[in-house]
Amino acid sequence: MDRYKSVFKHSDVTPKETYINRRSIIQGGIAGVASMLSVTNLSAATNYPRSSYSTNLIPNTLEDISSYNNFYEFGTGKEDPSKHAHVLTVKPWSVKVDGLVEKPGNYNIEDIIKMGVLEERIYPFRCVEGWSMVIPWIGFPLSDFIRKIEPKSDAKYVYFETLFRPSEMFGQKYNILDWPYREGLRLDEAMHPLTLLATGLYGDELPKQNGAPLRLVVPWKYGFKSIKSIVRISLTENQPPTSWNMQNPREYGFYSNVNPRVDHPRWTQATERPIGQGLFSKRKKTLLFNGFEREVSSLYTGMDLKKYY
Ligand SMILES: Nc1nc2c(c(=O)[nH]1)N[C@H]1C(S)=C(S)[C@@H](COP(=O)(O)O)O[C@H]1N2
Ligand SMILES: [Mo]
Repeated sequence: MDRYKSVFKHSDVTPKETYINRRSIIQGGIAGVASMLSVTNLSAATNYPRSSYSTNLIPNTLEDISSYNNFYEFGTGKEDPSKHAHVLTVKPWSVKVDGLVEKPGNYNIEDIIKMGVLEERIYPFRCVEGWSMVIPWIGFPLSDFIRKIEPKSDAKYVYFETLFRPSEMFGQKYNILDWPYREGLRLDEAMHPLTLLATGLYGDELPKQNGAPLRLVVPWKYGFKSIKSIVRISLTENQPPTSWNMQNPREYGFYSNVNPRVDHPRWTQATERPIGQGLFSKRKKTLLFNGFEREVSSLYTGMDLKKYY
């Protein structure tokens, strides 16, 4: 599938201006101008080199990406996070690193951002509920971070936690999930060059509703693996507990690789509904590993993907 593997030259990097123009053309009028202003008000927008791991799909608008979200800490409705996440304090921010590493400690976000070279990665994003988007992330490979904290030889998994702060995250006052939100990857999945620690999108900081200031992006897995607003990263020997698997193990497995042949009990995974193409947009076929089969299938050689869903 060459769809997701076009190699870009440095000169192909789409300037920020183009994004803004495209968005304001789509939205038009006052709304377009308003969102242009809100973008320019964030910290100085920069152009990042576009990674060769980017797809050549056209990204969704910033409007779509930042107003149709799952972030249950801020409510379960798709528009709740965009309404409520602004109260989250993201400065100062630090990540506790512990478990099977040589360099445990509390790392400031400013230091974490220097552990890799920020670049743009345009990735398709597939939620297990059946919708999809294309998102121009800013970030660097998680592997850069993991090498810096020096895993011990018995480390086999990476475990992540989201902030637990019910005073700002009102959703944490309800027992929808066993808070904090938890996720995990096998170490080889975490070290895969496609796995991203994202710090931004569309050339700017992450909107809070998208998981500021630091989130995971695992483009061949369902969206819920891409944990937001991370405050803890641990290396473990045993497979760590993960929020959705704890909540409903029959519906959500540990692996959660995008797989059109293995349906969720309530939603087909064979097709998906691209967000932002109108109410009557056609569903499209979902690809194995969300289109990254060539890049990641060797991680699962010999595994029954129906059993390890
Ligand atoms: N902490 C936290 N991370 C989370 C979630 C959440 O509710 N809380 N939702 C997940 C789900 S189900 C999806 S589809 C994606 C949505 O990411 P987006 O809103 O940036 O598109 O975030 C994932 N990460
Ligand atoms: Mo999701």
